[in-house]
Amino acid sequence: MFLTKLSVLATLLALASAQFSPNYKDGRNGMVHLFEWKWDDIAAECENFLGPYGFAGLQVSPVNENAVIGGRPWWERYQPISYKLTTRSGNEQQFASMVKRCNAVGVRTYVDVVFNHMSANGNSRGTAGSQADPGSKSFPAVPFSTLDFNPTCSITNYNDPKNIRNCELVGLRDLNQGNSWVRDKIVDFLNHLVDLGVAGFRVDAAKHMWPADLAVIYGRVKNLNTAHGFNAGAKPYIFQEVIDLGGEAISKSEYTGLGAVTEFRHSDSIGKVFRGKDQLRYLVNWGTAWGFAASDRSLVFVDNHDNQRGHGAGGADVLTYKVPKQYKMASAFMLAHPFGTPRVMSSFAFSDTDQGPPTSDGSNIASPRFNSDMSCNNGWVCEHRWRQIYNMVGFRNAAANAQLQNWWDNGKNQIAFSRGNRAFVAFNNDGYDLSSSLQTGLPAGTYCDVISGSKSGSSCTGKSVVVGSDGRANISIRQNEQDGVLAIHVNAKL
Ligand code: QV4
Ligand code: CA
Repeated sequence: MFLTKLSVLATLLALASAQFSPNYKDGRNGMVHLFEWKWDDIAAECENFLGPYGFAGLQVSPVNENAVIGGRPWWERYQPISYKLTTRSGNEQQFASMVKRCNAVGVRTYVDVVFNHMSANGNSRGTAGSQADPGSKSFPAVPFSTLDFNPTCSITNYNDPKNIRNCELVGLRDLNQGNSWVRDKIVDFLNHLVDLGVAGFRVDAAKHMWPADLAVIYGRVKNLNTAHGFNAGAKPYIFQEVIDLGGEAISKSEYTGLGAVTEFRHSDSIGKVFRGKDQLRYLVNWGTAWGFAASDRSLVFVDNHDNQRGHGAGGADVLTYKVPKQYKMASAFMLAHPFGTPRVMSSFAFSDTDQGPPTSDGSNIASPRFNSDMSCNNGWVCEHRWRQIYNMVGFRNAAANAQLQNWWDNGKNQIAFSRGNRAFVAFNNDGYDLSSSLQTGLPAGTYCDVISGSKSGSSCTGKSVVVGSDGRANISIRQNEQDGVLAIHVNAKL
């Protein structure tokens, strides 16, 4: 009897904690945000690139109908008109097929869900052809009417949780998640996506919703669809957008009991470190000591679609694709370090912060095209196709659950560490060469550096590193090298 109770309790605990797991397939790790990509292009990307290179998941732009806004800025997708699954990225059938094809090659899908609000005043036609009148809070394609929204007021005071949660974020019509009709519509939307095989959600503007309402909504979402290979009883992974850089009226800790949070302090701190505003040696205690949420509650990133272009809070020190050497170093550190659930940003090139994705005709999104070195063109940056980044996803997979060991630093901006006896990485952000004999933790042999090149058959296309029987190797990163990182692992051993 006692044992039965215990096992029931254990099952309940396992279920309750399951929404903190990204539901990755065994042996895979690392998620990429394919910002503004089309569903057909993502399906092909899963089969041709993400699957083969070991990526575990991808975040998509919002999937539901949004307001069509003049000039087609990227941010029109954050102005919902209905929960019909038609956007510039494609329609429901295309989305469903994409999720299926990605799951088939081991890559999970996470949807950016926007349910704090509907479209702002003035935008009336949606990408699925629905009409709405945000001015009178009328969204007939859901349907929502004025009864489903909080009374109009503007968010003006970030010191007041009521103002932040019950008023309108830049005029976006603020849904009342305490209302049972609103809850039903949101739960139906999320459950529909679960049926289609998604593995979880990025909850947009979670800070602007009451945790108690979110608890009810998440609690009503179905378990993941076993027809797509998820374990019975698996819950969607939930990562909530709560910008908490410290000293705010709303703390991320109000949300970490419900799911993970987007850890903006990780983005801020890693930017400062690799911009040279903090020394690399301080990274020795990277993690909660830096004010981050617990590892399994932290979705970590170098930059996101907002802070790479100055939207949202913080941002001054954020690294982006525009600072490639430092960006690759920060990304390599994030992917090498065991802390958190890392997400790689994959951008389109921009000069104007409102500018939407590349198009063929000012409206239809253009597909990425690929160069012979696998990098993208046609307006797409595709950081995830940069060798220094995708090979670090391979490094993370090779490191698996191995602990961080063999930390070394020069007292300034040269550091190195191993992941058990599986992988080893070194960084040089000083204005002089790194050249030292270091303990790699690895078995003796010759390894290919996966930053300057890759392993190709029985040779390395970049640098190679010889590890002796004592685990030591001569590690060299010259100050003027193209990359300030060197990384080796057991799957890149000759
Ligand atoms: C304008 C005026 C307002 C006025 C309003 C009246 O600026 O003062 O009240 O008109 O109608 C766009 C425009 C913005 C415009 C608004 C409404 O940029 O100027 O307001 O539309 O028409 C994205 C963009 C926003 C964009 C929004 C909706 O970043 O610029 O607003 O989409 O299209 C905080 C939040 C955090 C948020 C972050 C940006 O705590 O939750 O700001 N981040 C998420 C998303 C983000 C998205 C939203 C939330 C909203 O990551 O991409 O905002 O869904 O930190
Ligand atoms: Ca709100």
